[in-house]
Amino acid sequence: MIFLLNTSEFGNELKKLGFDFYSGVPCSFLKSLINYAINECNYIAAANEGDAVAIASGAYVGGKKSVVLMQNSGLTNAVSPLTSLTYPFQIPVLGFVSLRGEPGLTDEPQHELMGQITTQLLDLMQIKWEYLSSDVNEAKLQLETANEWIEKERPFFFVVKKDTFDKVNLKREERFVHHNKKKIDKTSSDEVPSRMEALDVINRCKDEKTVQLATTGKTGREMYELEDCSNNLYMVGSMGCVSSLGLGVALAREDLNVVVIDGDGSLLMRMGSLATNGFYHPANMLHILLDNQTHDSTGGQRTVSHNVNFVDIAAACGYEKSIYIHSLEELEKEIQEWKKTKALTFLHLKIAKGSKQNLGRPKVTPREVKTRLQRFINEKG
Ligand SMILES: Cc1ncc(C[n+]2csc(CCOP(=O)(O)OP(=O)(O)O)c2C)c(N)n1
Repeated sequence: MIFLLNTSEFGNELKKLGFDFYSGVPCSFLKSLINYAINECNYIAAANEGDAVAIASGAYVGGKKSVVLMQNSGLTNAVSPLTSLTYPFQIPVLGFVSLRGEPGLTDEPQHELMGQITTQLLDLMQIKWEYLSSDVNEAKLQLETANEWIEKERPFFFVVKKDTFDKVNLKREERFVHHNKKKIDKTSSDEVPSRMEALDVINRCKDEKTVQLATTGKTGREMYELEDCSNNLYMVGSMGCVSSLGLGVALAREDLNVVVIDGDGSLLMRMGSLATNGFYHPANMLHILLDNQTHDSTGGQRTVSHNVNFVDIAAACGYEKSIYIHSLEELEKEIQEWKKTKALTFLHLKIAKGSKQNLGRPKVTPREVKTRLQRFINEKG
């Protein structure tokens, strides 16, 4: 006879410890815990597991204790943020990863290798983990241990074998509404300012409730050089994750003005995040794309953004407003407009390639950046 873990009792225990924000991508082994999270907590359905880690990280920075759920095949999708976001910034997420392809059990061929290396991969990433017990009392003790790691700002993962959770059905039906109300396409020639000029406009528009998240590479470095302040986060790694991080912060703290500054290479890398952002459509998030049509930070190699109509895509993904920006003046006008009227907004600005000579790098460590941003956010609470 198989004894299954009482999912609701376990989920309530998680909730008692403060874990009530979830993000993930489904796996049948985790179905019941996901259903519990959808029924009883806040569950954000990510487009991929890496985005889920970034969303959960944002929620953590915004003051939530957060959980990520994924199949082990998706752990590979999450390697970039688990090694270059949660590790350097010391963002503790609690993870549940299924063990498809468990050695000794019959499973599909695509899970065979991952089943053998899941725990080794966690070890390699220096993530503390345990197999989740299906005995509820043992599992509760395990949760206490996990919570101690989280409190020490270290991630902790449970590896979940087949037939661990008992059945939970979905209670709530999601409502599907398309939110795009305004789309403005390119209508005239572009001013094509430098990235620094664009960042300067963005930075001058900030107020006491603004959090600024800058994408990987020179965007963050220029932002730092422009003005290093506690409401900024320079996303040194985890390329493509900046708007997912922003989504997490924006959902966790609806009173903040969350400004996400993206690059075309970064956005293309994880474009599925636009769909997630549009679906959850936090009104307090502004997503600005500075598009130089290159991977400028790594030597100016062309990206494939030339044919891409980002304004159309963001609108189609459900951003309430999606606007092509031709000049710095328009940029400032639309930022002010967003602050006044609040609605998930996407702004696409073409910028010039290149940056200033001898551009520095943040001297403040990622962990310090995170800690002071958390303090900034807490003080606004
Ligand atoms: C997953 C991953 N792949 C590659 C890199 C190397 N990298 C850092 S910044 C960057 C270019 C980013 O391009 P874009 O977002 O267009 O910004 P830009 O450099 O043009 O400002 C690359 C390829 C990385 N940090 N992470």
